[in-house]
Amino acid sequence: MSYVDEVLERVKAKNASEPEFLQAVEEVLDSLRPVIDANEETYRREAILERLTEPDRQFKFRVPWVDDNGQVQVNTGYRIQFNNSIGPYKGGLRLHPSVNTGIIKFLGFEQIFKNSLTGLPIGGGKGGADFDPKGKSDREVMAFCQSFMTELCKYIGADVDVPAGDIGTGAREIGYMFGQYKKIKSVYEGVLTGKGLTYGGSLARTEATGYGLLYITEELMKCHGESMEGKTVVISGAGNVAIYAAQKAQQMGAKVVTCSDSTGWIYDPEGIDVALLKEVKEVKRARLTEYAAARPSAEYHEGRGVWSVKCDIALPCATQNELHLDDAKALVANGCKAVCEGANMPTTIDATKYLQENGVWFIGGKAANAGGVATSALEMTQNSERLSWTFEEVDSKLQQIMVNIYHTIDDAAKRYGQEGNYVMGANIAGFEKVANAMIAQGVC
Ligand code: NDP
Ligand code: 2IT
Repeated sequence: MSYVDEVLERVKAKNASEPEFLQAVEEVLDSLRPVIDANEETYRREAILERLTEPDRQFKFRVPWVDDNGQVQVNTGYRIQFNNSIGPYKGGLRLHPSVNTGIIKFLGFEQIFKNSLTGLPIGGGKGGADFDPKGKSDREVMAFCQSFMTELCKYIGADVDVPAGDIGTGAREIGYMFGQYKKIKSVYEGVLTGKGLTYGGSLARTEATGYGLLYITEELMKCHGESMEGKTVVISGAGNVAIYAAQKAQQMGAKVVTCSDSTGWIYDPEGIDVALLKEVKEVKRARLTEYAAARPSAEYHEGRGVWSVKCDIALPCATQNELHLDDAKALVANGCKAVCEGANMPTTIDATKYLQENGVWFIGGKAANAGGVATSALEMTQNSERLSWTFEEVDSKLQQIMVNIYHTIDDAAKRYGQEGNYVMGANIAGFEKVANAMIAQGVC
């Protein structure tokens, strides 16, 4: 049996109750076959794949907090430090009721390769809790965040592990967590990214994931003799990534006609009104029905459906496994040219294969959404030098990083005779740097 198959079997047997983690591992290991096969003896002797699929360490802890009725609530917190061969652990904190060990492990595993692709010195980690910020008062969110950080602060640090935002964790949550870290440790350091601008945050970090997604999408189009101008774009999600993806797509001359949240979706043939979407989601923290109520051109539909809308480009920006085989078929039938993932693992493996086999240019999340964590690394740099760069400076670095990522993954795919397979290119390029560093640093 090949080394890849051997490790895949072992990982499946060991993590049988973690389907998302298994999906992420299968996708990566499967596409690494050409590299592994070419160096099988070394990688097998070094147990590179076993070491890569086993986190350095995992923390799971109780998070007690008091709600507005005086009732004590208990959540489960997680931080998984996956791999620090090329830099301190780096990755977001997800606050969502669905969070469990398998979800944090899939996200932490993907973060290793994504962070490597940025070209910046950051390792892979992820964390979060099964806490639902929806419908909670600011005081309740603060109570949760303080309790969460009371435990988390034991394991993180500016040169150790630097968490950031993800689903359910935005500037408000990062602010409360930063305050608690500072209070307990008495250290003012860049231990979190995505901070507010008055206390060490970076300009353009809020926009970075969505903007970065469009910078790489634009480069993809350009390299195929196309542009964003006049293209119809469908986007899922209505959170941080989706909002700034829509904004940048429109700045590039495209028309974004959909967005969605966990209850329904919007079709707006005149183009999503980003200012209104920001007001509904960022300020009021309300449902998309409020967007539809304020916008005569918009239709609101319950459930899912954005992938059924005719488009040139599809950008899934909500959550994992939100674009299925049937959706991929609908996109292909409607003439969609490109799918680039703003979310982490939003496309199922069979849907990805279908899109690739039917000539759709597909860039996976490890490359396409790397602009967020890359800009987090730029925030760390600014914190280290105790300076703040202008918006334009950060944004132009982000743009350069995304263009570089496109060419890195394109070249890696070509090197292995798989031109246009950006999934394989991303996994290979991300892997090579980490594997080299691991081997150079010995068995640890
Ligand atoms: P937000 O919490 O800001 O927004 C998430 C959006 O997705 C919301 O509209 C939410 O709807 C929707 N959503 C979440 N879960 C589900 C679900 N189970 N079913 C349907 N819709 C859902 O998160 P982000 O925008 O930050 O993150 C979106 C994706 O991008 C995630 O996969 C995240 O891991 C990834 N990502 C984020 C980065 C960042 O910098 N923030 C960087 C790189 C990747 P509702 O409001 O109803 O819950
Ligand atoms: O998935 C991701 O890359 C993020 N949620 C951002 C991580 C970060 O450290 O900025």
